[in-house]
Amino acid sequence: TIGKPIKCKAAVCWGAGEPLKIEEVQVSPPRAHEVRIQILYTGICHTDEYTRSGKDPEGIFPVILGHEGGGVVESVGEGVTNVSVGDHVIPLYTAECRECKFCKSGKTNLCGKVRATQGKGLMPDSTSRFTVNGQPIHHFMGTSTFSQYTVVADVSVVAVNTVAPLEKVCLLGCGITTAWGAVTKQQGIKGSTVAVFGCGAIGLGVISTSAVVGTSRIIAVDTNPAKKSWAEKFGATEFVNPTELPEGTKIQDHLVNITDGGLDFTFDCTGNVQVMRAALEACHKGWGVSTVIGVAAAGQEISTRPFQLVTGRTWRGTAFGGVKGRTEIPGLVDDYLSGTLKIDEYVTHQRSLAGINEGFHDMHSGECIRCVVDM
Ligand code: NAD
Ligand code: AHE
Ligand code: ZN
Repeated sequence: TIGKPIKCKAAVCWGAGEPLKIEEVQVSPPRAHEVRIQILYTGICHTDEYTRSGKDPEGIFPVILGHEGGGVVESVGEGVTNVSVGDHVIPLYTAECRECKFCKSGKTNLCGKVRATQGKGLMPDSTSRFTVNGQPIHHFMGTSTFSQYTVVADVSVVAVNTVAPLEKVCLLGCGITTAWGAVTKQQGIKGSTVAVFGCGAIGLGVISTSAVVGTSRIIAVDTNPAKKSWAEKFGATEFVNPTELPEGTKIQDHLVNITDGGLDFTFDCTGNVQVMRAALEACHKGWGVSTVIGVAAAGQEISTRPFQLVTGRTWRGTAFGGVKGRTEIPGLVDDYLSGTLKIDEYVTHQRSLAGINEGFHDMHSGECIRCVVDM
């Protein structure tokens, strides 16, 4: 049987820099290898704001943003075998097809199956499932969770334990999972020293996971003094505010000084290219590894003296923490249910769909770690 279009509410961004507007959207039924999901909750990630603001070179408008959602499968297209109607699911902006060169390599979580059309704001057949008054609206990151109903590729969704509250585990769709993976997949991190630049949800997740895997020193770095108590609550052993250092002292020089030559591992969780440089240069000569997690604006580039690399520091980066969502997220949900993975602690704000723009303002206030939107 062929499904019917659904009319529902969604937050549409009509152009770069514009606030979101609640519209009645028509959501077409899922085609072959597609899944239509009723989104019940979604987080707002800094990357949604990054694309809304116009800083994303891949940004396309009009668009339905959102990539940190949780919901229930409403219907499935032909050939879908991995999820069924009624399943509780998390949409995945990093797909996992298990068939492409990337998936089969065993070396990366990046999947090639739907990434090209996803980057164009379209489903894999190069069309959109969303219209407003007949006008097509783009998808975002293959997920578009700021809609009461969305359609995703079957390789871009995972079913999770129905016991888990979706208003919490929706956050596994991006921030917490990214941070968890960035740390746990880092060889040799146990027992080492770590510095984390930026104490938003991503940085706090890196701090928390570093504490859980057992590192000897976790230095949190943030320009917002209010983040000191947050960092300590998540397991940081020290906090440094770069703006409070003596004039002319660079944060990287200070960190190298207080750590007998630098950190074993550093993480950029800010998206600022100057901070990325500082994080690399705060690494120990000979072996320090710096991971870029933050997303930088169009036109921004990183730089350092090549001598930093010649003398044994490594600069790397990660998308979604290197996590393969279909394979690994069910286990993270179980970790949350058994109490070994924090999620509740990140939720500082809650909003309704009608109040989603306030959720974006919450983010700018510096007091918000994560805002969850009740759709
Ligand atoms: P956030 O805005 O909540 O946190 C950023 C933190 O950095 C804030 O606490 C801010 O005070 C601090 N900061 C800003 N400038 C600083 C500076 N010069 N030195 C030290 N600290 C500074 O953002 P978030 O949601 O935690 O996301 C962090 C970054 O990670 C964003 O760029 C986001 O787009 C990116 N991200 C990447 C991935 C990925 O897969 N690679 C996934 C999720 C988010
Ligand atoms: N489109 C941007 C880059 C955006 C970006 O780097 N996105 C991260 C996820 S951020 C989640 O909050 C990512 O996973 N990228 C890998 C991918 O395949 O998109 C640009 O610079 O063009
Ligand atoms: Zn995100």
